[in-house]
Amino acid sequence: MRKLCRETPHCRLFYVGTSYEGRVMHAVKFSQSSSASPKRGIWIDAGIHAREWLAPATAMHLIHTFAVAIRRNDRQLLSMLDDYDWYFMPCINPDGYEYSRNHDRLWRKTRSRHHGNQECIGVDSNRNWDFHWMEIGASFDPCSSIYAGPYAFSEPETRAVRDFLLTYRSTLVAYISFHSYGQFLLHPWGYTSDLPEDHEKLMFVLDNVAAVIQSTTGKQYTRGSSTNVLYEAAGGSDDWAKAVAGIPFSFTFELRDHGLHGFLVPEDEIEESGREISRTSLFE
Ligand code: ING
Ligand code: ZN
Repeated sequence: MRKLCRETPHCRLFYVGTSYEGRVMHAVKFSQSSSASPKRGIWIDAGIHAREWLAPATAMHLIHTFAVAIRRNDRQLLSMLDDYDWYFMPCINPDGYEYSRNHDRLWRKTRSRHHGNQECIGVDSNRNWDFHWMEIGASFDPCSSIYAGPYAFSEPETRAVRDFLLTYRSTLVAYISFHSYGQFLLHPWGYTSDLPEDHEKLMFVLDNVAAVIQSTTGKQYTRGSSTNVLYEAAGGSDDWAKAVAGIPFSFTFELRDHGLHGFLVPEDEIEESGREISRTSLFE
């Protein structure tokens, strides 16, 4: 990311925070300075769950797509920079990701220790956000893969992203978190089956995203609220982004596939996943 940004106009590398095990966490921002008042911002993160490798890969592909288009002076992309600032953070759980790569492929959580030397390690970062925390679809058991943590925002990684989002909340209009797998485009709420009052607007956006994906690679993505499409789960990042940070268009995208490979989606699908999500055809 550092190299790509150095070689690309309108790109900046941001320090967001440091993980439990001391890894430095970065985001990139694509923006075109202008005399106009601060622009509306779009935030995209990935990798909150360690084993969902396709998510960081797809986010990196999207960053790459932006960089290549900017270097080519692509008019469509530059007009996207006229309208919005774009923030990408492709790995918001670096300790878990590293652990998944080297020790346990299906690791989901962070790698923090909250209970002394007890063997159960880590918190589900997508149960750790402070909105209806621990109310439903989350566990008190440190050994569970959906352990919500000893308290909300117990994880340095969720705190770092929280603080970044709070700093930019007045400009941010969209929060998108990439997960895998299942091919779902989800909007809040995760903590209740009730729908947000603006759910028709959210569904309008998601229906359009699904149509673009389908016209790009033919893949079908199911739309709806996380509770109604998947299951109830409180403490997720998208619920918090909408309810607390006040970011109106808040989504979770569950990328490929439908379960054939599941978390182990093969490398040769990264390109296609990136293409359907960024709709590379836009830039051709
Ligand atoms: N799915 C999400 C999870 O954290 C989700 C589903 C999204 C729940 C948004 C709550 C809010 O369980 C995966 N695959 O992680
Ligand atoms: Zn996930």
